[in-house]
Amino acid sequence: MDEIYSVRMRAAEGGPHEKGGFHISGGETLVLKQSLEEAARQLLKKAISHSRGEADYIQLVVEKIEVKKLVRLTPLSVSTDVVQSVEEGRQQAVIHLRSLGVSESAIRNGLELLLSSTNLRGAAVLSASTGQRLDLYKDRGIRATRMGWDEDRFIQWSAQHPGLGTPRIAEAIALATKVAHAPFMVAELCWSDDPEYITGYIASRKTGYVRITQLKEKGSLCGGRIFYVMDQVDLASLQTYLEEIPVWIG
Ligand code: WAQ
Ligand code: MG
Repeated sequence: MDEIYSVRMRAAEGGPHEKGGFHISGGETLVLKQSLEEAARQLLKKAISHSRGEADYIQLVVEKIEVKKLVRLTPLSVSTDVVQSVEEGRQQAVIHLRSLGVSESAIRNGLELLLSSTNLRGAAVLSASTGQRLDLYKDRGIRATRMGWDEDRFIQWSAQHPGLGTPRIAEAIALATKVAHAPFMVAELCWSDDPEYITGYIASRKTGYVRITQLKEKGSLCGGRIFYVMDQVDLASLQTYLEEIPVWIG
């Protein structure tokens, strides 16, 4: 295989995140060398034309990946729950999470966390049984990085999934596929922190990637990701997997 690079971006307004800046946007991908410039351009574009505000701090990091360390995963299967209201959407999310064994208090804590977070740039890790937050990163959360689609496979996949071939959905499926394969992962719950985007999802290896067409009110800045894990999880290994193991989706 050709040379592969990880490209990641984070953008904030009012200075860098770690100096109190407001999170605008982030993004990450893995690409072949031939697509590196284009990927960096796309991420920069995402940072400077964003509905959450005007970034004045943008960090773009490019790193070469060791191809022999690549893990190949097939994308989670996709389904869509079409709902008529945010209440119905959240109820659907509850039903799916319950079926995966996430406890009532963990479900409630996850929903409350996403509802009250307007400045979370990664994911909060929650115990699927107690609902307790396990990571200590507050607003930073844990960011899954180093995952990306095989470009040819994505073109094929988009043709088979009409209407789902957008960059936002592509990124979310790559992320959810990597996350779902983490050891001791039970489920992921997500909706965007972008005010205009109200479709979210729950994902797991069992259910696949289940889109829910309304999980928040239009105009709201709340959103984020919850990774529900079993209590046997070793947080340090989970973090290493999520941040460092390169995953090629195809
Ligand atoms: N790792 C962990 N958490 C992340 C990451 C990451 N790489 N990227 C984003 N997050 C968290 C962070 O808290 C963001 O604020 C939040 O997720 C939302 O990110 O129609 O657009 O990029 O199928 O705004 C899902 C539905 C869209 C797509 C999700 O998220 C569909 C979306 P956003
Ligand atoms: Mg966002």
